[in-house]
Amino acid sequence: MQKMKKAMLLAPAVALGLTAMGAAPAMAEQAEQAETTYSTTLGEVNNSAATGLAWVEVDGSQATVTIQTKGLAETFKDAAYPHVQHIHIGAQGTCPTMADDANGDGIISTVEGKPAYGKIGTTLSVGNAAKDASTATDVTVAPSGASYTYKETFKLNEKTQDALAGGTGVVVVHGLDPANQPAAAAETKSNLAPKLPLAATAPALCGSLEMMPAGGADTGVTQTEQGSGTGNEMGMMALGGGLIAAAGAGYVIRRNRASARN
Ligand SMILES: [Cu+2]
Repeated sequence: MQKMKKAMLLAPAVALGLTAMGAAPAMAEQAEQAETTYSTTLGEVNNSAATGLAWVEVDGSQATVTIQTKGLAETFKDAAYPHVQHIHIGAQGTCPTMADDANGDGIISTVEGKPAYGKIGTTLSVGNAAKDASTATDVTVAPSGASYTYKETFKLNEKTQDALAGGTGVVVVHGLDPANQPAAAAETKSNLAPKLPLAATAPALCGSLEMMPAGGADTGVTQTEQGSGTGNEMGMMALGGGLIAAAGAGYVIRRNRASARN
């Protein structure tokens, strides 16, 4: 049932994308006014024990991306640990599992994750830094620290817009604490940034972006479904609960690890 609903919502967006070149002005206007929100719960990759949430609100070509993280690697060389983060696109739209550890070193590298989440469509850099692949591994424009809230509004490139509409957008946050990883994480250099250890660029959090149920003013649903809340509100509540549960799980894992070391 939910799947059908999603398919029905996706259909117009895909149709608009395909006909954009020759779109009538009225259709183009409609597309610009339609605001679509994609969201995901970020799950740990490489036993990072981190948790997070991501939202991408798309309004025409503008996107506001919000990412909340907890429990990521905190420091790197006595400074706040930079976590490069991207919207990956154009593959299966999924997150990798240990089955994707092609060389069997115990770590899913960024490259090994590519068959699942695809190439970089957008770099979620801070401030006015470029949001394309040119800043993909630029740690100086990445958010940093164990837990952060990232929120930026910028022009979303067309390939990422298309990927979101087509269901292949995946948020990936990179950067592992080598202390939690097999030896190869610290001993091997990253194949993306050769000056950095493998752990610095390997994925730590991942989530497939899903279109949230349409609701609110655009559809008029609120007028006919008073009291039951809009789809967006319900979705946000579900996500909020998910974060609290996920964060709690993270703390338990870390506490267990700490006590295991004692
Ligand atoms: Cu990435």
